[in-house]
Amino acid sequence: MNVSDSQDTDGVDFEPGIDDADLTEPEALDHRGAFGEFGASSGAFIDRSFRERIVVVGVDHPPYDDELLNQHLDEMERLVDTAGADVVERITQRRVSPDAAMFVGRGKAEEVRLAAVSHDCDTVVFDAELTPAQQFNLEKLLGRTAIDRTAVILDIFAQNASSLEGKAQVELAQLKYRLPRLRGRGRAMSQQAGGIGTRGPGETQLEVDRRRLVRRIHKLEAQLRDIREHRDTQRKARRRSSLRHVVIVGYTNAGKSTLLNCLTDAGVLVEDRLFATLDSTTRRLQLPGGEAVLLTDTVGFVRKLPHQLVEAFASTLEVTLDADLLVHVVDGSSVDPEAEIEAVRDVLREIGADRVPELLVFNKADRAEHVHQFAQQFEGAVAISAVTGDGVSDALAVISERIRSLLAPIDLEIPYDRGDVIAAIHRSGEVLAEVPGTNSMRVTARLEPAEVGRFDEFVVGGAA
Ligand SMILES: Nc1nc2c(ncn2[C@@H]2O[C@H](COP(=O)(O)OP(=O)(O)OP(=O)(O)O)[C@@H](O)[C@H]2O)c(=O)[nH]1
Ligand SMILES: [Mg+2]
Repeated sequence: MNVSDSQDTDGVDFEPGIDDADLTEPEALDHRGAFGEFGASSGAFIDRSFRERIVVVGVDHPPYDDELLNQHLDEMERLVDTAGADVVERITQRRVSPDAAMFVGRGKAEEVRLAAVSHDCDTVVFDAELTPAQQFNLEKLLGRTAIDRTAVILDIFAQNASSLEGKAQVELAQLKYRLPRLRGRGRAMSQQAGGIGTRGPGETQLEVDRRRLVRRIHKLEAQLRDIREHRDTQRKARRRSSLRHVVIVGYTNAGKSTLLNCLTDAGVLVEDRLFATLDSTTRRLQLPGGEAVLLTDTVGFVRKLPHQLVEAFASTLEVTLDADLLVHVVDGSSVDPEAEIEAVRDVLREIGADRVPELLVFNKADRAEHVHQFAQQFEGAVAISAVTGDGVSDALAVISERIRSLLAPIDLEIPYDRGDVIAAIHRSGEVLAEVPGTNSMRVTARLEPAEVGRFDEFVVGGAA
């Protein structure tokens, strides 16, 4: 693989911030392009009827860090591979800030074009978020599809979605991505036919496309609202069951589904590819301390998860907001586990789940010796291998302990003639100690907040 890296010195750029109205349709493109006709059969950006050849472009902004850039491009390559295509060349550039018109400088864009031609590649992927104008200009210059990180991730999600809700969420995210990128088709015709104040057929078509797309967005949103109402009913039922809820979160491919399977025989799909899980699965888990909890496996996160997806997956991600404890699974054998932890925490912050208590679980300890050592640097973290089962019982004990500590113990004085109350406390909470007094029994117990009120008259204080 060729890796070229150069400082941008050309300084010749397309006019920055080109107005939409100035953009004309790319002419005689052999390739579909991200601005291709709305409603392409699969909705995918990368064609999967064959393995596309792809040139990947990464830009390093100050403070420059080649190693980090390469790590990001390695990840981009995995994403492209998961999306069903092959990377044939990487091109990198250092730039103080992205070029407004083409993201990279004009000279670099020309280099990308030559590379694309020499490899006869189908698509160029930029490891960044491109604006619609940048993307349009690039496609025009390159003469082939130019897409960004978001489009690749959307493609993978689309490929992996299986449930009705998952599919609707992904399609909604795709349409929201496409909406600002719609272009009038047949604009040339409209110019031929047009006079001042007339609306050419090209523009009409654009309006029609836009309306169709907006209508479809509304329909999907309504459909998702219905699914969500149903989910709310389920959630209420779950709350009534008063079981604590533990939710597994983590970077994609960290081993979340493997852990759920290892703990509950859930039989969830485990695959060595990114975003294998899009739908959450919940199972009951009996903890060693005696109590049972609900355990949910969720969609994986990734660095710079497209906001359209976070938005569209809001209802799926809501389970993390409701959780009593997040089990944050980290691939301890990955190149940079800390960056992955941060990426996951970024998404948790975005959805407001950063207040939920978190337990860090460093997985894949069987693959790298340093995983145990690494875990020790994080307070309360554990190291496991979800494949061999090593350390899993310790992790369970910690989960159990963390769940128990969610309920602060309280002290109660129960007269001896109220054996019914003592029995009720045993039924509704966890009794930590019973100390007999002269006229009453002193009971230290952990009770659900909703249960405490029932025993108000016997409460003598919070236990130390
Ligand atoms: N060596 C090793 N491999 C593991 C371990 N846990 C998971 N894997 C492998 O890692 C890959 C991803 O595992 P999954 O359980 O699908 O990961 P996930 O976090 O659910 O991934 P997504 O659903 O794609 O976000 C699979 O190939 C697993 O077999 C482990 O402890 N050790
Ligand atoms: Mg999974």
